[in-house]
Amino acid sequence: MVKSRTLGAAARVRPWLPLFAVALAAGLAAVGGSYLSVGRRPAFVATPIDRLVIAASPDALVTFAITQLGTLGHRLAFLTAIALTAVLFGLAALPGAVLLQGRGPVSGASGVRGGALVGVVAGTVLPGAVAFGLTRSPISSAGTAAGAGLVLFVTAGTAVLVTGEDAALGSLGRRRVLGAVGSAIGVSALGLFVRGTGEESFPSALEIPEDARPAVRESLTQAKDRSLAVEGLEPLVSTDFYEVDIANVNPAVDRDEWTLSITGAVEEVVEYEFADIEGMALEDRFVTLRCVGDQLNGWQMDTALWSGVPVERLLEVANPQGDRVILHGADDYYNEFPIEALWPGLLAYRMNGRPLPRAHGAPVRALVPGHWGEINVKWLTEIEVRDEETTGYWEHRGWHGTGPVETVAKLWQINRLGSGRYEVAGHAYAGTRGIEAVEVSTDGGDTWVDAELSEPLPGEDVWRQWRHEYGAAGTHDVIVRARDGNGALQIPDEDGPKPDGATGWVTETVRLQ
Ligand SMILES: Nc1nc2c(c(=O)[nH]1)N[C@H]1C(S)=C(S)[C@@H](COP(=O)(O)O)O[C@H]1N2
Ligand SMILES: [Mo]
Repeated sequence: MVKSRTLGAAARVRPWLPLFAVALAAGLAAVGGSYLSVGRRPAFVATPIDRLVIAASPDALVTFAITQLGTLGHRLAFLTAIALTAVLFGLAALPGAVLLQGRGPVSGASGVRGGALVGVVAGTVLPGAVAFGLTRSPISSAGTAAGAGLVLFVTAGTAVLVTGEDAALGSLGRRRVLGAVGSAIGVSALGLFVRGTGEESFPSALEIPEDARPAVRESLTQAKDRSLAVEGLEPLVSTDFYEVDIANVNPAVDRDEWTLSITGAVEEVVEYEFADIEGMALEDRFVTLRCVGDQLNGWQMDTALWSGVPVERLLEVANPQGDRVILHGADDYYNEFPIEALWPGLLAYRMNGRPLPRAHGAPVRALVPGHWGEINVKWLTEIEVRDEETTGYWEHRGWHGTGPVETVAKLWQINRLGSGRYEVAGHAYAGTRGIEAVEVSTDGGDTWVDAELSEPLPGEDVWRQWRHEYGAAGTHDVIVRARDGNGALQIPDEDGPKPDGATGWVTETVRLQ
């Protein structure tokens, strides 16, 4: 009795499995087709789903992903969004897969052909329509539709579609399911092959662009010359610049359509186009950025030579009447802080002699001297002046990262020079307070000496490198601490990044090798 009932249940479930497999394959191909057509851009069908995933994620998870996992966290989150999108489009393709098995109103071969055709058409049009609803992009929707449609087409097989042959379509056999899965993988692989992962490579500042302005060339050369000659240590202008974004797909803002408005508590609401900004005198500044989520000895701290126009030039015209400001980005990111901090800022649209990369906020981003990275809003679209306080994106999620940075000395490089000689080195940063000294202890904190420092680069908000060479007989602890331009020592108490930035002194144990 029991046995036969189980068999009955299995028989009832079974026919649905190939159907779902085909639909899911069509869903994957829909995502792959969209990716093939537009790449990792806002029009990609997984972008809106990614936003929903992030909005729905608990703050602790988002914090963990950003502070502990970095790029890996982004990849995992993005893969999750892609998987969910494939399921969504699998559902959109399901009616097509069901219809594919039907015979239509006519009996015989033409009935089979008719059912298959209706299935393929439904499995193309429905996912396409859902894609258009999500992205409003005809190209992305066409790619989505084509991907899903192709899978259903392959599932049906040309023999059925052309001649109505093979009356066995009613049950989707293993061969058909394999065809569906195979074609879905094919479309996705082609998308990846053609578009890559969509992660931009950072143009190294070590290669000064041919067309760089003489002032930029001079500054980048100066940064190269002033960088300490330490094997393996990043130079004064970063060769790779960290990236922190709330979303996994960056906005793609067309500079010809971009505008920046200054709104809210202002005497005059003003709007700028890119050409207006480009028409103003260009200023180059070395500026260091550091994320409040950066671990004490982490890598979310970098420096570039940025070019743009002082915020002051634009703010003056609007004549702000409030003492707070919210900067808005095209990704719906926003951050709030005292307007006082913004006045000396820069609206940058070039980085290391090249147009600002999309990953770092093209066409225009804000650079706010001495403050944590988060208020340096990328893809800037609006400066909203306010007369009362509110919370920004991260503050809303429990961070306090709108203020000035903490002082830090990183220990990024340990070189064993041989015969018991060691070289330790790194970068130190204290925002607009500047770095006056970096002190090193190679005996676990008993004695301290001043490290050698790189000659300062021009600029109010830029890091310095430090280096120290010494001899040691066995395993020992190296501790570093910076002293800022006011003579204040880096905070010794150890604390993690959340909510207001990591504190403590970096300690590394150096073993003999
Ligand atoms: N529009 C927008 N601006 C943004 C962010 C963002 O997610 N969206 N991230 C902020 C954070 S938390 C940091 S640390 C810096 C990082 O700048 P980078 O990615 O150029 O290094 O940008 C800030 N500006
Ligand atoms: Mo950040």
